[in-house]
Amino acid sequence: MISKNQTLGEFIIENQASFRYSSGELSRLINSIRLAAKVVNHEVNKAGLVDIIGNIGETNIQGESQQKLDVYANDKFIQTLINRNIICGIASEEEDNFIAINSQDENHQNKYVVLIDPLDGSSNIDVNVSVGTIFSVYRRITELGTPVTQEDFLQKGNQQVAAGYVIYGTSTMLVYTTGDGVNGFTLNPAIGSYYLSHPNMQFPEDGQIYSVNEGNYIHFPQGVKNYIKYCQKEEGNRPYTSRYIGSLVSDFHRNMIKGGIYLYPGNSKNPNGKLRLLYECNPMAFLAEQANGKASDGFTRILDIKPTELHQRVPFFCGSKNMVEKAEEFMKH
Ligand code: P6P
Repeated sequence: MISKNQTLGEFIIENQASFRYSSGELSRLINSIRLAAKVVNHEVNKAGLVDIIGNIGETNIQGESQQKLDVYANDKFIQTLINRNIICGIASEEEDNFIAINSQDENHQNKYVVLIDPLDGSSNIDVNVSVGTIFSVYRRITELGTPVTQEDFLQKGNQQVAAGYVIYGTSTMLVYTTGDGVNGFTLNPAIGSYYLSHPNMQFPEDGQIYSVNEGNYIHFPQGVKNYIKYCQKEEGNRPYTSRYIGSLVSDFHRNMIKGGIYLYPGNSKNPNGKLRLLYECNPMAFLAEQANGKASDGFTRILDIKPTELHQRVPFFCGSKNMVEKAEEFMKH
């Protein structure tokens, strides 16, 4: 049962029974993400005031310079998830390898693993553009009572039991699914509570916004070039509008509300593109499909791709169903 403006806590309790694994652990997991998001939000919102902007002089496994807030958000989410003793393992975009949780889960009885991009779009922090946290939850597939292995983190996206994002924008929102639709909660910072502001979010089947970094145009596959020219052609309800924030969570969120497509194609420099299958594409694809949208690598459904390594990248086409299918048509020729 969904009633607008109920708090996130009320929503979780009321809908726990509808979740087929409803043992309460997943609810506690979502609650711990809710808490960590509030803490990170507090720091993100004052980033300009204190010395937590700017690189710490290190780079992560992606070869990207780590901003202090990246590291802060990573540490805060990992610490919160471990302390609540709910999960048996974590993999983070900011960490070279997965973390098997032995300290709190010494008997390895917890059954969920979490994959997280703690602060996506962090290069936008020092120019005050919105950023986000992306998370994904799976049930472990290795034997209870044993430490998690890499196999638990390399599951297909269609095995996710929950996924969502926090967007630290003009307002802070938590948007997530447990496989029964997508709901958006807005944080009231004055009292630290999230309220159901966007029940049952759905991608319009069509849209007029395309989001792609056209600076890479000359390196795109011909199918992507042809699709972009299609978007720009004066015909019917086109030309579309080009909107690209450079923060996946923000572009995805706007496109889900207004209708649109986000593309991060492979190119001649990086055949698999830039986005990470485990930490960005799988959770956003689960959300997209739960919101009547679509997500593929231009040919194959994202959620059906079998991961082979923790930090692998895939091309990403995601958004309004009819727009993604039109882009896929161009990719076939
Ligand atoms: P580019 C941020 O680093 C990110 O992973 C996404 O959030 C964003 O959409 C994309 O990369 C931006 O990449 O190459 O266009 O700057």
